[in-house]
Amino acid sequence: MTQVTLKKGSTDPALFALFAELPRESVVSVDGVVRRSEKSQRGVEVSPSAATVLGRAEVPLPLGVVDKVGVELDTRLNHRVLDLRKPAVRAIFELRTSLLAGFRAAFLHRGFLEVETPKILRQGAEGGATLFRVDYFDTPAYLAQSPQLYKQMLISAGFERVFEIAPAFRAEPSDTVRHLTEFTSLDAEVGYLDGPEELRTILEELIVETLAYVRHDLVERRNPLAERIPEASAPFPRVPFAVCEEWLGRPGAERDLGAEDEKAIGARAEREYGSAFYFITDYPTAVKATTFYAMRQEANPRLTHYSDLDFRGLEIMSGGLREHRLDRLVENLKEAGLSPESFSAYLEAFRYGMPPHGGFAVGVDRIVQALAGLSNIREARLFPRDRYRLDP
Ligand code: AMO
Repeated sequence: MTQVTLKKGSTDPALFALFAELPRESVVSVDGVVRRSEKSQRGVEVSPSAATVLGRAEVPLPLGVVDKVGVELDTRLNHRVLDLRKPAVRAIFELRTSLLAGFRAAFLHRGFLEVETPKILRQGAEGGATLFRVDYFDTPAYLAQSPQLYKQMLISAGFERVFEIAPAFRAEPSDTVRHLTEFTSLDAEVGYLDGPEELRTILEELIVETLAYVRHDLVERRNPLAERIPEASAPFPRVPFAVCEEWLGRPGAERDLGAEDEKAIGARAEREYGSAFYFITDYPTAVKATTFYAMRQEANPRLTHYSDLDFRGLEIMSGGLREHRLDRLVENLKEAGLSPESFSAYLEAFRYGMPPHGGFAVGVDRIVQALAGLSNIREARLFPRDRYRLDP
């Protein structure tokens, strides 16, 4: 966007009349003289000698682009194309671009292969309640909730280190500020892990490197969100789930954490460790009951080798070591009430040599939400999908 300056007296009166009646947000091509200008945002302005209207905007606009009045998020999302024209909204998507570029570069440095796994599946991995069913010719199929099964299968294929940035679909019936029905999942899987610490170290180093890239890139783009990107340094604090429960005043309850619990833990972690990022480690098996692929701790099977990574009270990642021993995996499936027969393709990958491995998934929209300081995750996506929104 460049500023065009018209001056009564010096600008051609016909041009003056054209601009005077042209509705806001129309698109015009302008010929003229470009001058330095301290007053304009770009540092230049154009004194026009000719102009052609390329796209005339209708009046009235359903949503003001330059007005400073507050508008409900729903109205903004209904007219998202106009909303996205606002510099402050565009800034979020520059941050998003830079975050994805930063992550991709950090994975590639570490020898990860980028993969794309199918999104139309016969089986889900994250529990039946949030599966979207589709008609796949004459058989039912489901939209992928996660690339979980495939990223693990690729470890058995000898790929060793893989990552994927792709949509994940969850039939989330709840209407919250941190859930979408379509979100971008950044998944990674690593073979031959020595233990859960090795995985956490990979993740925290990836995040530190990515955030440094994002900050630098946003400064270059003169994006005001640059100041919001925290200086993260590894290692991030590790807080066992059991300690979080003590903080919450319900020791040993083994109940999953709700949004309010996560906020309280975030505030406490910031006070105790001065860190915006922290791992919540050693998730109880009871809390991860549906996560059949999570490895349980040998010394204490009530606990898994699973962690979440939170940022200021918002869960942004979940992951850990996987069960790579076929017999135990089959046991876990049965315990979760699932039939091993329907997971035969997945299980086959464990039959012919599967090394110990682990991985994680980062919610890209959640990180963008947290970094940009957005109260609602919907603002982190161009055209969000939720329980009630299929348009635009
Ligand atoms: P999980 O189900 O915890 O783990 O999802 C991983 C991360 O994805 C984000 N996320 C969401 N973001 C927006 N809307 C949603 N409805 C939504 N659901 C999840 C969160 C979350 O931390 N297969 C495992 C990962 C693994 O073990 O590798 C999984 O999908 O940021």
